[in-house]
Amino acid sequence: MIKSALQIARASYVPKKPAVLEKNVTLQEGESTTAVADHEELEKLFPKTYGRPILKFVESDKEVSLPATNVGVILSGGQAPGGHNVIAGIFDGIKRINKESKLFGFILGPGGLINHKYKELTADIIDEYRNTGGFDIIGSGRDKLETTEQFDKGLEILKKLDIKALVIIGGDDSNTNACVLAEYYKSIDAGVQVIGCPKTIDGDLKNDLIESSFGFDTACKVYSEVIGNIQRDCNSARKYWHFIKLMGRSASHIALECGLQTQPNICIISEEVEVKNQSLDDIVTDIATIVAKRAENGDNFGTILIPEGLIEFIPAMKGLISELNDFLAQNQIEFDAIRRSMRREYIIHKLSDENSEIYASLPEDVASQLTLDRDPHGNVQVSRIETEKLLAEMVKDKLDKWKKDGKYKGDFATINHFFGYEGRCAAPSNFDADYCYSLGYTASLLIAEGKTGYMASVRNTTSPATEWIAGGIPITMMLNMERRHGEMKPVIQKALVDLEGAPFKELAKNRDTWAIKTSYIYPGPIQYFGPTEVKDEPTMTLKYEKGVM
Ligand code: FBP
Repeated sequence: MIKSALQIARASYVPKKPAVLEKNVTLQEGESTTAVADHEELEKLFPKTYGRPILKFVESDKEVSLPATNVGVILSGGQAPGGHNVIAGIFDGIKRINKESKLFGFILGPGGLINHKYKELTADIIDEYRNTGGFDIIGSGRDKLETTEQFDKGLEILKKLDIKALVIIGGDDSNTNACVLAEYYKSIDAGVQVIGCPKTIDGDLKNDLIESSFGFDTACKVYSEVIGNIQRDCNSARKYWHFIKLMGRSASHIALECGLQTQPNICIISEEVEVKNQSLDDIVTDIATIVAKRAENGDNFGTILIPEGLIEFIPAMKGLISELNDFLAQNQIEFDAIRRSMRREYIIHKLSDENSEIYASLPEDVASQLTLDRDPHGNVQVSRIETEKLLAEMVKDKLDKWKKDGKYKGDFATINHFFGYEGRCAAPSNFDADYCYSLGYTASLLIAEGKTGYMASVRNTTSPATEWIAGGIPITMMLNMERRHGEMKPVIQKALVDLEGAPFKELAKNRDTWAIKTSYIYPGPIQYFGPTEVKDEPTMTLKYEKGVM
């Protein structure tokens, strides 16, 4: 494989990890736990794994020695920088405990387990991928592991390879599946432990004990670099408004973090739109008002950050999407059989009066994008909805009207962007390289301790890595019941942006100034070498949340 100079230099980077993981460890168990909501129902659904204690690794005199243990690993869902380091951490961890242990990777996500596609990950392979971005070591996929047939099919290959533990590296849905699988394998005495790892650039798999999902740090730094570059261009040419949509399927953490890092003129936060019960027209009016005010100062340029998931948070749109989800879950075959040009009319006639009216009012492309295939978890694929284009067009219409009424005199030219894929496979920042390696290493220790149904956790991450705390959090603790594909299902509760939280309050405190005055920050590219304050900084979100900003 031909490598860039940076790749060669990065290959020798030794990730930092909690000091305790350099030593012999033992587990300290906390109190038993309960789910975030719907306790009774969840206790019944997870009789074998519910309510387990929070775990923390502490130093011990005893050496951990275990028979050789084969472990399987799956990368599930969207790519996130650092996945290869999780795998390297698992590999080094299991080898430290017993050199004869083996690691098998299932190919292209959960589907690899079901279809028995795997490869042994040897030291040579692992070394090729240390500190690199991407999930290409084994590939990833979005197949949903949910039926007992799939679990049994997976068990066949796990038994054949003598795999005693499976690590599922994924987001909220994949870790929910890990939890269901752990419960099932325990209930049938399959002899296979299941451990989860918190992955997603979206940053929405977090709570008091899981401080962040990996990949969020690197992805936000990549997007902030590019937003900063655009802002510098924008402030140089002074002739465009840039509408920038940022990934984040549901929560607006990425937009918020990039907003804090770059200080754009407008940063929409979906969670706020929902709480304020704003309509599409309210959002458009807010943007147009700022455009008009800047124009009064001669500033016919600016930047707007738009979270990818926005459309689902506009209350009226949310109702429409929810009805569409349920309708398509039950009528997908009939819908697919309808000619493309007739689909819009078909949907208009099938929806309730209220939603039908909203659907009919949407521009053609957005209406059709809303009916595209759901992902295997039943979610609308919001990355395919061109909200940036929708908003830019609607703001233009409004400004044209205001111009006719003599309320606006500026020029309004727009450029649209969507940043998502540009950051998902970037070479992990030092934070992600260290965090991911530590998560993988911790997962190997949870396996050695015989744990199942746990998510590897590394906490205290705003302190130097040597002071990080490694342990495990029972996944059942993060569950609640939610409607999916028209049915109530146990799922990990998504962490949305907390409007009472310090990161959002910081944005809210400054945004009126940023809107009118040009206060851009240009963060520049991720640094892998150099002073600690440049190369090892965590996200501003994490620092505000932990009160160290
Ligand atoms: P995960 O939650 O699986 O980590 O994926 C997150 C994400 O990057 C979202 O931000 C985005 O909406 C989605 O994946 C796009 O996925 P795909 O490329 O599979 O369409």
